[in-house]
Amino acid sequence: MVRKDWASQNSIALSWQEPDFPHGAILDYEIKYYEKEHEQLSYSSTRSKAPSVIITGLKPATKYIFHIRVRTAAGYSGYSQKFEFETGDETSDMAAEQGQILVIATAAVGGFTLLVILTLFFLITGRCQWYIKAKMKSEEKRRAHLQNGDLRFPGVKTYIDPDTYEDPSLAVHEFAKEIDPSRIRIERVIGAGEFGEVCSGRLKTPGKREIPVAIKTLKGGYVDRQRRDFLREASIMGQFDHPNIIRLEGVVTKSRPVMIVVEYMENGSLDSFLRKHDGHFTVIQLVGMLRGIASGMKYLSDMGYVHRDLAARNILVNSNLMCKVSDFGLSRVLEDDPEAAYTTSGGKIPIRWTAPEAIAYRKFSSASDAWSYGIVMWEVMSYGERPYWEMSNQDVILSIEEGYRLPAPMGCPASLHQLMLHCWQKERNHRPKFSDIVSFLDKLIRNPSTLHTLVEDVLVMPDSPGEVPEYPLFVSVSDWLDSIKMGQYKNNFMAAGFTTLDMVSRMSIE
Ligand code: ACK
Repeated sequence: MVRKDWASQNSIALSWQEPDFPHGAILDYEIKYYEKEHEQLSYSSTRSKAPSVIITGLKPATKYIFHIRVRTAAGYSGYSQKFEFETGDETSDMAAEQGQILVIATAAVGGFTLLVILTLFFLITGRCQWYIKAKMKSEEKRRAHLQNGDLRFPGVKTYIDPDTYEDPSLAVHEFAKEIDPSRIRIERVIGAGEFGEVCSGRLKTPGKREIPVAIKTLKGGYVDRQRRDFLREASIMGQFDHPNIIRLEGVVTKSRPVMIVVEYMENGSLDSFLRKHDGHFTVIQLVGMLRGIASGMKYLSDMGYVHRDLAARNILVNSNLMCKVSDFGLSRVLEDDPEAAYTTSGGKIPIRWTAPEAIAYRKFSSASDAWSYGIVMWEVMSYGERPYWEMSNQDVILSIEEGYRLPAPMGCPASLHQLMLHCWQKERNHRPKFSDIVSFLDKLIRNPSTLHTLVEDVLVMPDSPGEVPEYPLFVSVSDWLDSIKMGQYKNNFMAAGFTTLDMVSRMSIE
């Protein structure tokens, strides 16, 4: 039974009773909610360790539907029935505030005794809600600022690992629509996946025009585990809704072959696309692609999803050169990736794309995804060159450990190589967040002249002192160091006499 404790214009506080017989200790509760009017469009979810929550960021005077489920070590329970509650309007907030003023005035006039009596009266009649509400409002504000609290990102969904479902087939039906196969027209085979063929085709939706789709099929003769692994990708993809994440249209699970239907990306995988069009794009076009990938990754990291296999081969490109992150499936992705190799710590890892801490002790995080993002930047700027060329995996690991980093590809703007180096910092907390990467790339796109200084130009400077390359994005050395999260080196730069950007740009390798 879920109760509404109070509601303001933008928030609702709920509480509920703990279940009588949970299957094991309760880890937390997941609260899923959406506007009643827009049930089909999107929903949000949040978690709480206690049997209560304050949900913020809601619209005033709007009906919301809530369901709650409990997570124990055994996995998730089913969702509770739906509960409908409405946020308050202006008058409800005013009434609450007027209530406060009235009580304070009465207390002042009547003195302490009256206050005690009133307090008792209010407590007994349960009408102290104005006080609780005011207190919870300030608590709510405090928590809204705490990004890692129960209300991490009001309005942004949190990723739910389908493996935490007792029955993973429940997960797929929760996150993916079942498509009637008669709506799908398969046209041709476009590739081979680990589980079966990948085809292109059309999807008809009643009342809408046909859309081009890619259809991944599960080949016959599969065992249960393969079916589950195949559908895991749909359970993950179905939770995302972002222009730079490949969109799931739905699944076919009730007839054979089992299929996953996704949006069609005319130009296929980014690595082969770039190799096919070597040297064809402007730097701004390449930066636009990188910006799209960073934006998709920002969305994933905000949702708490770690990709683990970010590489150009796992990015798809459409006819407008829009790049979208694809290939979801956690460890299974790595099993399927031909680049993944077994490591001494066990498990398969695509060494060249992976951060050292993830290779050494499987510490995967959004920061290790940022390392991989730096490698994707390098792949893009070199038109699909293989990172570290023909070096062996072992040599790559050793060289990185010794401090070696990929040099800038030919024709690469210095600012982009700086960003790559920034993503490849050994200390993972020093790497940029995806939000930093997006805003850095946005700045470059808005000031294209910042892309004119190539790494080659910076290095040949001592021989050509005539023209001074600059980093016009930054006004001072310390501004520049802060922007690449290397502010801790300000003193070293100053002590070494590099007090202006001009001097930094004249720095030679020696
Ligand atoms: O490089 P490609 O042409 O792009 O070859 C691979 C192949 O299927 C096997 O994965 C292509 N592919 C995968 N998903 C899609 C999609 N959504 N749209 C278009 N092509 C796709 C991929």
